[in-house]
Amino acid sequence: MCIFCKVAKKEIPAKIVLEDDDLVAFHDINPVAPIHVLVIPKQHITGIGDVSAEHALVLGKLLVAARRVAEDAGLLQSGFRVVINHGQHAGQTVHHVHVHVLGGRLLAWPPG
Ligand code: DGP
Repeated sequence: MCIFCKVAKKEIPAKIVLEDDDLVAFHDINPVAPIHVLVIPKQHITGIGDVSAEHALVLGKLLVAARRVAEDAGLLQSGFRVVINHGQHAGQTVHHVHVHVLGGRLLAWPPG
């Protein structure tokens, strides 16, 4: 079972900030910003490059949850970034789709 499926099933600990029937949001183990939360579907989906129309509802829920995470962290006014990495060139290391919610500092653009 993949590591984020284990987080979703509470088989490994995580600092969960939001959860419902479809998704879990938790603090990244290796934060790159003062706020760095991951939002994952409970359903195993390998990556954003592997989705189709059947995933539209859950993907929408991930983005709405990302906004909620940002609001709860006090980031709506200062701003935040939502990132989904897919594949080697994007640096995807966990092959279970996840939305990074990043904020709490000025974020450079373009990303490195
Ligand atoms: P990505 O490069 O987009 O695949 O990002 C994967 C992120 O997942 C990375 O920032 C570190 C984080 N991560 C990996 N394993 C764990 C874990 O077991 N727990 C938590 N909380 N985060 C993890």
